[in-house]
Amino acid sequence: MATTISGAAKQMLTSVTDTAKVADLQKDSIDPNDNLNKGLTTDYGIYVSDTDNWLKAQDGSRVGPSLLEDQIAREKIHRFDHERIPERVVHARGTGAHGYFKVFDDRAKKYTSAGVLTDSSRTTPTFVRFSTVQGSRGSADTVRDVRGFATKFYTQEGVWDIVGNNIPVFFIQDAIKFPDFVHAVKPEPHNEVPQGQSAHNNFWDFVGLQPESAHMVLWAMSDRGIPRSFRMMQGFGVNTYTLINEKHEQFFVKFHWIPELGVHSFVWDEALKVCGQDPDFHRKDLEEAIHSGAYPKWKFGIQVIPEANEHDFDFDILDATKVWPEELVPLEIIGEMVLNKTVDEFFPETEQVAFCTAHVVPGIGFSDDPLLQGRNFSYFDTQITRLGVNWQELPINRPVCPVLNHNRDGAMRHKITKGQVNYWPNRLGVGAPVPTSQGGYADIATKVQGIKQRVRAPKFQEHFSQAQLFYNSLAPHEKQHVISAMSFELSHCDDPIVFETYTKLAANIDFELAKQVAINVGGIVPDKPTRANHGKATPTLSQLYYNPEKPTIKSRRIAILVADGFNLAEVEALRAALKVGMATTFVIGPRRGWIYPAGQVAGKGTGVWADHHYEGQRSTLFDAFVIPSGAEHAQKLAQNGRCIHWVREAFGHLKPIGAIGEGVVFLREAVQLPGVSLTSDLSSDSVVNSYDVVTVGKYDAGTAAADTLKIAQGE
Ligand code: HDD
Repeated sequence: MATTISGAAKQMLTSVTDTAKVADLQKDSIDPNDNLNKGLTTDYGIYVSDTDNWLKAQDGSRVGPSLLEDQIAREKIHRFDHERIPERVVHARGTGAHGYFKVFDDRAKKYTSAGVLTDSSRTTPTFVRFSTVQGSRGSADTVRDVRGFATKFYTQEGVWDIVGNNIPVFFIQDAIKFPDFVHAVKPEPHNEVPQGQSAHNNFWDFVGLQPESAHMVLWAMSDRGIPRSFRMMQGFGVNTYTLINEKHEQFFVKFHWIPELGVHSFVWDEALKVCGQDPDFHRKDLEEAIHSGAYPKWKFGIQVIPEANEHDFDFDILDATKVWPEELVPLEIIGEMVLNKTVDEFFPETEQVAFCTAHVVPGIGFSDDPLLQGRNFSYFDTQITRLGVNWQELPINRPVCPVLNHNRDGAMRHKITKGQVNYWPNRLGVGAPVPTSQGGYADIATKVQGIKQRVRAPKFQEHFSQAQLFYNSLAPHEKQHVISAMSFELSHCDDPIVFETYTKLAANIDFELAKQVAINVGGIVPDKPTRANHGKATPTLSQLYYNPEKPTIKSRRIAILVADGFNLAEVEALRAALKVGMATTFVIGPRRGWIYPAGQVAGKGTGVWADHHYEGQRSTLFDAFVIPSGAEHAQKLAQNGRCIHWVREAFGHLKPIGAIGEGVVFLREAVQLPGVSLTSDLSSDSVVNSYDVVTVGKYDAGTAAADTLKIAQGE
């Protein structure tokens, strides 16, 4: 029975705006600040007069047993006892934020009818959860790992989820292997070790026996595996989806996120140390940026292959271990996403958000990518364990458009659907299917035929040419980082069969790589390549390709290192200049509190307030730093071993270092940094490299500040 969406429902659909989502969430959120009832209540709404003492029997000075009758105490304890839900079976550690998505124009109309991708008048609310894969919910942020990049679009036609990663390919081709992959990478079954690491026998044993993972392993061992920030990494849908236009023509598509700030990483020594110094580094970095107004932004791109061209490539476009090189399939930038609101409460939003690759809206569909096909089953299934069958009614998961169907009941059901029918067809026409012409989801009629068997397509059998393409495309220092990372990882594998197998497999990718790693870890040193390297490279696979033309210090963490007796005018000017650049500036001193400039007696007047002392926040937590002038201050720094190490560590982590006047003397004499040259002209090329110590002669603070800006921007 055909029916049309009622005028009211249509009105509802078009009236959904970007505030709908927040309003929807707010309906369920309580803000103690503006909540009329300031008093503490039980879950069933009665005011509580005393939450500090269990009800007891008192007889004079003798207080007897706590009474089971105390419904208030019992509620408080039993709620506490049941606070934890199962963490995600992978991607347990995550951080989320709200934002919005807009397309620039309707250029994607030729591919898709999806309003979210073609209607530039819309502002679609989004929620993104970034995550690591291997570690538990409480593990550290800056481990070496793939990063999840899952985006929920609350569109007028329903929820659309792109459940992606910061790496464009994956370890396996067929979803059936995912439990094996996860078991291999997660802590080992006999001792629950390691946490937040892939450096162990089982992971490398598995990938050494699964050549299809070779390409992805290289990406994970590259600098992509230790991102400086969620805000400075790409995102990829990875799988091959389809786009369907108004004429019901179908196109294959891959989705991309490109960060405005460029793609930046830690160096390994830094990532290791930040794990211990600030396990929540990425989580705080995202919050700090949003709260400071430096909203992270990504361009949204699509790569599209018409159905007729599916077999035009030497790889199978449905194989998730392969990229679509941009010179073969151009990337079309069609929109952008901004994250501009942190969550109000972690558990109901970030912990309970649930993504599904099967959540697509009209105009977007699925290819026969075997990894995607399996994912489409798994995400629905796994949410039931974590959240129960009505997880899509939780505020964070709820669509912002009308929902009406005959799914009913199940634990924790929120929705109340009036009327006498909960089935279709029915005499009242309630909940009738919506024809595709009226916005109902169109399943594209596709011919399916063949022999039923467990098999992979012929082109799925090739595993090294794109691994070589990726490795060849890296800059020399990026290649060195892959060798170091693989050497670190395999040195943590104590079973010779594991590292011998892997160093042999690596000889299919690159002879030098295999040789270096084998020597470092005691593997089998190859005397010749197992497979000739085709030598092809493509610039878009190196992360350097994404560094913005004009580097920015926006939201970068920049420290000013001082001791008593520093030059106050310089520090004031530096802070003003860095603020102009929207950097996040911190003063680091011998103590948290007032640090007194040259000419001021301690305790008299004000100097500058140090946010942390030298031990509290080390240079690993900053992107760059500056040392102002001041004879007494430089001398005090020189007498402090922690300061000397503070600076040396930053130098070793390739960070821009600025110094003025006596600050230069401190660097050259106390810290004895190589390459410290007195450069008055900052434009000279000797100061451009970020790992050169940038030193400046004595000149006025304003110029110093402006030049520091140039330093930090790597100009
Ligand atoms: Fe997955 C979570 C990304 C393969 C099954 N996956 C999960 C998350 C991300 C990804 C970002 C966290 C979502 C969140 O923040 O809540 N997964 C990927 C990517 C893959 C991939 C980019 C390869 C292209 N995943 C994959 C396969 C399967 C799963 C092949 C199963 C066959 N993934 C799951 C899951 C998870 C999950 C078990 C665990 C928690 C959850 O779903 O909500 O269903």
